[in-house]
Amino acid sequence: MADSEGSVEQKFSLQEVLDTFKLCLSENKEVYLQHYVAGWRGLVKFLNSLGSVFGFISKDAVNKIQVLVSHLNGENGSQYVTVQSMVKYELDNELVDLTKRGGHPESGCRTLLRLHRALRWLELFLERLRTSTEDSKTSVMCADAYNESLAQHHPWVVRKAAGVAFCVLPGRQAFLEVMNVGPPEQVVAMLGEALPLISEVYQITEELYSQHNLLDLP
Ligand code: 1PZ
Repeated sequence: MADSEGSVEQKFSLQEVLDTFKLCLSENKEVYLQHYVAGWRGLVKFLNSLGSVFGFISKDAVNKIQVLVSHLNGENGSQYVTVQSMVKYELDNELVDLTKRGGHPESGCRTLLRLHRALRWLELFLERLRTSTEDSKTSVMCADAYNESLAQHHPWVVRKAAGVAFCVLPGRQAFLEVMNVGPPEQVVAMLGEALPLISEVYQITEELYSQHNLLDLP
């Protein structure tokens, strides 16, 4: 398992993101916020490398990452080590707006929920990419994944803007190249390894939020 030992610093690669998601789960299946956020940082870096059309998307993601980081680095940072401890701490101390926006617009719980929903999009999109053929269109895969997940939480104007951005995504081959993994077969293999991980992090968070009735936080 000492596969990455001794490796030199490389430019951005999807591998890096996946490694971060691997670190997300603790032994007893809690989600470390620090690594979750780092995973998103990598994804944003990737998104930015696709062009400025995606700026409005990465800007929102960056804002949310920053909110979580400021919780992590804040005076109650020790309560934010895992998503589980964050949920407990914020609920116990009434730090979450549960039904309408109010005094806690930047709770960790509502902020992470937005990224959590986007992680579902990522899972659906990468699965489509993994099983796609040479003539598949990234814009279609991306839009299908979006409509099945995140779109349900977005107002019309955001859905419209997202639709425009999808149209200028690079084609499948170029897209696989930007991932910096190697030839297409290698990307596909890596996606096969990565998806169960992303999916597990998603499922654990989903169950936690569902147990505490947090899936519709305003
Ligand atoms: C590879 C192509 C990338 C496509 C990304 C698909 C997601 C499109 C999402 C477009 C929404 C961006 C505008 C911001 C919307 C916000 O209103 C919402 C809700 O937050 P609130 O207003 O309640 O505070 N934000 C989100 O839903 C979070 C979106 C994060 C998207 C991150 C995508 C990262 C992609 C990684 C690419 C590999």
